[in-house]
Amino acid sequence: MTTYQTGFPTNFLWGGATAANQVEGAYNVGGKGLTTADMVPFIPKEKRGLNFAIDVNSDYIEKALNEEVDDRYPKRDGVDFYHRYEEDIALFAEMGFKAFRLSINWARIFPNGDDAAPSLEGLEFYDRVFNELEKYGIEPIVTLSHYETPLALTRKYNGWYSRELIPLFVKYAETLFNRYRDQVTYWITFNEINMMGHSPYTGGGVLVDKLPNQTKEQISYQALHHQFVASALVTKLAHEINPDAKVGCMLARGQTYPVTNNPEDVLLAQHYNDLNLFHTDVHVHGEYPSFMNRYFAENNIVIQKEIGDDEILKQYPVDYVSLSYYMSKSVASNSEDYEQVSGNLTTYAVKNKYLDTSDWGWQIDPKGLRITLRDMYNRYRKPLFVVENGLGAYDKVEEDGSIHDTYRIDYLKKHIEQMKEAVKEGVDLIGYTAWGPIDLISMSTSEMSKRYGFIYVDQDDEGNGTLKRFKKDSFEWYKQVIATNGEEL
Ligand code: BGP
Repeated sequence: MTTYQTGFPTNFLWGGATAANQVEGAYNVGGKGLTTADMVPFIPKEKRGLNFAIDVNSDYIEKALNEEVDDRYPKRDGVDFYHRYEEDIALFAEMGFKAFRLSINWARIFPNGDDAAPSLEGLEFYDRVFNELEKYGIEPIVTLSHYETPLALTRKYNGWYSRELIPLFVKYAETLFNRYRDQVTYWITFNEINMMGHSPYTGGGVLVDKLPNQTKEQISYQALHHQFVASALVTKLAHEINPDAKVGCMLARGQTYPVTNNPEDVLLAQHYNDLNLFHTDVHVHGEYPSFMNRYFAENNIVIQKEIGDDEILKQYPVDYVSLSYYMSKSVASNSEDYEQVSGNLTTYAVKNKYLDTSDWGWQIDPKGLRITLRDMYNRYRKPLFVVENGLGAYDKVEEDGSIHDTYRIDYLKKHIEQMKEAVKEGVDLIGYTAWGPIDLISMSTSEMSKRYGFIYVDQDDEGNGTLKRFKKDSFEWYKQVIATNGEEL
């Protein structure tokens, strides 16, 4: 009889994922330099709409550097993981985490990004974190760059638009690979590398306003090329330093559906899926796919490459492919005939009447995760890792301190169910780290009230609160999921 994988593999990496700039705080402690994330102010919803607060330009930075200005910059304070990591990791361990995804803040290690030597104080903070994880047998999954470009590199070189960042990033990675060779096996080079196309500042510390003669697309594809080359070079290096190291790329994957079976809609959906998946195509296949070459030519995008870049991309592909997955989107070639969705970055995106929507306009689609995993596995035949997924929601604290987040349990349960189906269908899935296991500052809106956690943090959008941690109902639920390896959901 033919056999198949009937559930999650026994060594499946269950856990949670965070980013330094959204949890650590202590932005000017321990010799850390400023980063691009430290410059993003909190803007109330009435003034910004549901999602992305702003695309930062040079004026914002000058304003943020002027200490007289009375704005709040929530990513400077995070949720104080810097001082509370022991308590937080103990709670992760209590849930039975097998893995914890975190990012290292480049500016804690090289405060200006191009310093001659790394900061010992910065390294010692991560030594303590890794030792703590080791104490509980939790596998660290480490992102080298998660929206935390040292600000000095933005000001001096205009971030990843400049090739100068490649050797600086390689040096930063080399420092970490050597120091944590025995403690870290799983690395991720760039978080959601496709963010560059939406917000070059967030994805690569690039100020578009400094390059008035170029289109945003031209700028972002050039910066992206530099990240691709850097990613390949550090993949090579990681394997040289530790042959057992596993290096992954990371994509914000949103499955795109055609709104109807009109071939025009189907082609448009394929186009958007390809524009998204081309990033992982480059990481896995080591070359730009031919459909992108046509796209570049037709859109007057010229990527400056150096001799040897193509060979570097070809020779050092990634070991695994990681992704974040929150929602799907639907596109219509005649988009004006359909209701638009907020929170989508594509002009053609329209509402999918079969799906519910989160309070931030994100269309909730568990089956879309299964579709995505099957598609990506068919395309790449590399291990896949869901390193972000979750529901940003408003939570209510009851008088006795309990938080009944049934909506979050429901969201996660349905996504895990579909992941399991994908595993049964043969997808080689190695782990799942839910986004924001502890409440943290929102990436897109810098809100605190957009919560993802199993652990509640007492802090509001204005930064008021005790920072005390409380378990939500989802805490015990996720503990059970992990204990039964996803059998009891
Ligand atoms: C991803 C980012 C995370 C993150 C998450 C949720 O795009 O990698 O950093 O925060 O999305 O987004 P948000 O915080 O905007 O709700």
